Amino acid sequence: MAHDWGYGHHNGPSAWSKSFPIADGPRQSPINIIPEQAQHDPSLKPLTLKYDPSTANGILNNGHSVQVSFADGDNRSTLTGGPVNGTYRLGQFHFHWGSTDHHGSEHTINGKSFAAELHLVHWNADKYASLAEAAQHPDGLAVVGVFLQVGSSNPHLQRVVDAMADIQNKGTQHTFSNFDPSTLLPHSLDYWTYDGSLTTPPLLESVTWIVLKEHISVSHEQMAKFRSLLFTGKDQHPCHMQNNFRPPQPLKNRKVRVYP
Ligand code: U7Z
Ligand code: ZN
Repeated sequence: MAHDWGYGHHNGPSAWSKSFPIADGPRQSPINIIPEQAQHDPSLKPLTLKYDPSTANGILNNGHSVQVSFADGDNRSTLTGGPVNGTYRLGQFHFHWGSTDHHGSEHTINGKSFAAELHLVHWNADKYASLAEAAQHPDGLAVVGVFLQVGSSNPHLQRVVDAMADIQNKGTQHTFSNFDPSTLLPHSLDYWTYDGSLTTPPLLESVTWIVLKEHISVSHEQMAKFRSLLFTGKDQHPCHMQNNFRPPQPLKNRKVRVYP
């Protein structure tokens, strides 16, 4: 790509392989999940997510998504259990969404899309020193994906939605403290899991994906505020941030497992 990657005609997912040849690799994400083909595995454990609200430290429009970041040091927001060994630390969460309420998720279930998808990004703190280092190793990251379905307003999302007014342009950020990401989780932590990749460049094949079966709600009005964000910086022609998702990639030689 002559210019930076994005989600447009010339720099979107179908162009990424020119700069990031791993885009055609063996364990790319997202995928379409076919529940009937997922394998029950008695070795899978329940997922344990323990989040410390005081570790939230900011909200950022990075030009690709809206991201809430967490202290990089020894934060006590962790993922254990599920399909992974050891302790993974929360680094950030962000979202992907569409241009209408009917599509926008990255993973799909039997070909069905949701309005948006939340990604809670954790990195293997037992083996690596940072998210950036962990992202380069096959056991580096564990990302929890949660589907957002349009329906009733979600009060737990409202602080994120309200903060969007302050970070409309690419490269803008705002303080965002004392936020508990566990409030964004559904009641059940039952999941599908498979070995995959970052869904954005550099598309590194370092993610154990944990996709929750139960979705959370978001209102039409809340989704409209996601779409009010801009891909563009203050000095650029405004372009609304929407359809910032990668479509499903080939499953290739992989199995999806299911818990329980
Ligand atoms: Cl950008 C980069 C290049 C080489 C090595 C490391 C990095 C790096 O710093 N990161 C990898 C991508 C950190 C920034 N990245 C992410 O935060 C990230 C995490 C998750 C996802 S997703 O698959 O959940 N959508 C995307 C990007
Ligand atoms: Zn993501």
